[in-house]
Amino acid sequence: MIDLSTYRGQTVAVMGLGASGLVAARALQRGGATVRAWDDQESRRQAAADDGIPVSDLANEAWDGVDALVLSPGIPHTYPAPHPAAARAKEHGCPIIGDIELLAKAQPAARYVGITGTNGKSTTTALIGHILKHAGRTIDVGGNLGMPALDLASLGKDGIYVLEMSSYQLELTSPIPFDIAVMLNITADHLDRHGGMNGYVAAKKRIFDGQDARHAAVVGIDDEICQSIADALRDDATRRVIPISGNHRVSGGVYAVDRFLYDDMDGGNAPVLSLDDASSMPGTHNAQNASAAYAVARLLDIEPSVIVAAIRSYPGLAHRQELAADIDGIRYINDSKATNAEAAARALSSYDHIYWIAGGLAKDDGLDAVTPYLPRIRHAFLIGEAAEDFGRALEGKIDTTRSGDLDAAVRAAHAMAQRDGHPDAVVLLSPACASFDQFPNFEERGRRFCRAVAALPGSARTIRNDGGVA
Ligand code: UMA
Repeated sequence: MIDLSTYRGQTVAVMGLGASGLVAARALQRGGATVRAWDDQESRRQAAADDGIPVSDLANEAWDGVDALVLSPGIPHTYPAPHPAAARAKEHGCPIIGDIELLAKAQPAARYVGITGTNGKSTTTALIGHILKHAGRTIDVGGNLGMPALDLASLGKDGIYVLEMSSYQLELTSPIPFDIAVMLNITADHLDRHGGMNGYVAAKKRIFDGQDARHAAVVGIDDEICQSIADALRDDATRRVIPISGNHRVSGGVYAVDRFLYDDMDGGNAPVLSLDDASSMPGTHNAQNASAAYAVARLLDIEPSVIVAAIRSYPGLAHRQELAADIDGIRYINDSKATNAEAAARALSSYDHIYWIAGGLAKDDGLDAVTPYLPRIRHAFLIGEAAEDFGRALEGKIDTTRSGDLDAAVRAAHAMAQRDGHPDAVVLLSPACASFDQFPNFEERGRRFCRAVAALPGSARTIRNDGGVA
């Protein structure tokens, strides 16, 4: 846990006692601050109180003498409407801050790599962490991915924090100058929270705030918004700008063509590696992620050969196109994190011969995003509440079976895939739906998939993520 003793003697309000807020409250209290904490959920307040954290209703009590409000990233302070605690803080001129800012103030000598973008930021963050660890650097990885910022280790001056930054966190954080700021891509997301697309883009661009000539920006140029951001940063000439692309050549940057990675950071278009040799990085979207991670590692003076070895050995993130098993030549892929059609489309675009397990609690975005990839699907096995709607939407386009639950879908997909015996076949759980109709969360859904796969007959060579077979 990060030492926050710089806040000793101050009074700090903490709104939200989920993963990030509870740790912030604990760290502030341990550092000697007087904490006043609140959560709108009774169970969260109780958990904090049981932990010795003073709980009081921030929306309805006096705010005099409060030095700062630490707001959890998921709680709005502007759009669609400020939470009452945030409104009270504003009335009293009390600064609203986030846990990332607390980390940066507490660890000023460390270096910071921040990664944002609409898609791919978790994979890129984890891959950068993996490469830096492989290269023997002192690092910790967290932020929006995994560990809350204040739960990370105290690294000091030789340390590098690799932080996935959501638009919520960026909006909350006054400029922390990232030594390397990565912007992967931007498409519409979280628009209600940012008052529309302009607000969302503005929040994302804050990752470059406060940078100077010692710093670098790594920017994906595969979408128009990010291309114009890269152009503006280059014109501004404040920091070094490294453009990256997952699908075309870029001068002075890192890019992939047909999933082969090239390094042109110092000119020369040096060939680096085929991503087909990195089994946890399937698809074109991962070519952009790998380009970004490679550029960051090079900026941190890591030898290309070390980076290549690390990309090859990257194990991938659980529940994101994770190889659960290879049974008699057929791959079983756990992509339970794909809770909407856009995310499922990324997985479907990565394989050519797919036995697709989809369904759960449908989102509003329908199935339009997967339409271009339907020719790759041999058969869809539909589960959960969405099965009927998905079945109707897919009628006449691909063959479907209403399988009911995940275990039945896995057994049916396995039987069909093994019978067909196509060498490129994958059984892919990429539900395009939330899990809550049948599971507590997407993680449990993914673990259930892996257990069901582990129970299948056949000579399994790889089983991971609680599958129980090595
Ligand atoms: N709460 C209130 N009142 C409200 C809204 C929420 O009291 O009006 C309380 C809830 O009861 C809950 C707490 O606030 O107890 C939740 O706070 P939070 O939503 O900020 O979530 P945390 O549990 O603190 O987790 C946050 C990130 N969540 C969000 O940004 C929504 C986690 O990212 C992150 O991993 C964690 O901090 C550690 O840093 C998750 C996420 O979904 C993965 N992120 C979004 C995304 O990736 O799209 C941005």
